[in-house]
Amino acid sequence: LTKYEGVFVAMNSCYDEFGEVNPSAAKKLTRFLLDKGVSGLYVGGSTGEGLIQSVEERKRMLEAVMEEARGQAVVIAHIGAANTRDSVELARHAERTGADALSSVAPFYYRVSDKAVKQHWNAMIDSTELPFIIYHIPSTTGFHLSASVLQEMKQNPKVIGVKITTSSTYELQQFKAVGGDRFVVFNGPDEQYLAGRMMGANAGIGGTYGVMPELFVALERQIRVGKLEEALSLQVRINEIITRMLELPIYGALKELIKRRGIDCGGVRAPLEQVTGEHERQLDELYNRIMQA
Ligand code: NGF
Repeated sequence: LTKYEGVFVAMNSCYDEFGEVNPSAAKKLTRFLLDKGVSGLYVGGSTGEGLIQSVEERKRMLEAVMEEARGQAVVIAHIGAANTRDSVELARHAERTGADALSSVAPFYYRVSDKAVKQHWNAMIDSTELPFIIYHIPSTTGFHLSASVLQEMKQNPKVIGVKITTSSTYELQQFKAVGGDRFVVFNGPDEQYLAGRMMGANAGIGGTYGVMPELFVALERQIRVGKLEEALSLQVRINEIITRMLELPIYGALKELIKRRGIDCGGVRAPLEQVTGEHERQLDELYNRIMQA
């Protein structure tokens, strides 16, 4: 499981001027990230807008990424959807396309029991031979993964890890204890990459990594060689950038910053909020901070 270590970018999707998936821009973005030395890519998650795309669009986006990344980086396909049938279709497609692993949020909108959540995930897991990573993000799904559900899910050897997007590093450490040494824990909030790694995360999956991959790759390197004071000072600089990003519509801001880094991935899909002319000055400042950090 050492392949699941380090910096995994929760990749943005790329659209053309008509708002359609743009495979050539997606390949460029993939190349840009791989050249920066990230360990892997997480496609179709929250940052990737997978949950507001059609099944066909999600497939096109993953196919474009795989064409560029195959054999060069670990690709995790997020296949979570509001209904199990779409997730199973996406799981089978991801396996055919060559993704390394699957991942999914819990069902959302409808409040369902633990039993229904397990059935939803198990249907995806049973539909392919790929390893599976649970995506725990209670703030958006409303489902709070308990240690006992994690323990049950983990009985299946295909369930190799969990990605935790909550601000509790205590919970992260508890999940690591449930999973054990061979279970991969991914830190979710980019603002606590260092803290998450210190509390047992093997890796991180994050959306802001994509606009400043060099900084997260450097942070990971410092952690690995035990330069923790330097790592903290870099995390603080990163957090100054993220704090300013969060004053803007975050997903729209990420797209604009990617554009400033040379790849036009278009805007975000409604209902996500675009950045507008009034944000121009803040975006310029953010870009400068990233490039100077
Ligand atoms: O987008 C969110 C919502 N969190 C992301 C990340 O955990 C989600 C995080 O990078 C993710 O990995 C995905 O896109 O599937 C934040 O954008 C970042 O920490 C800034 O707050 O919570």
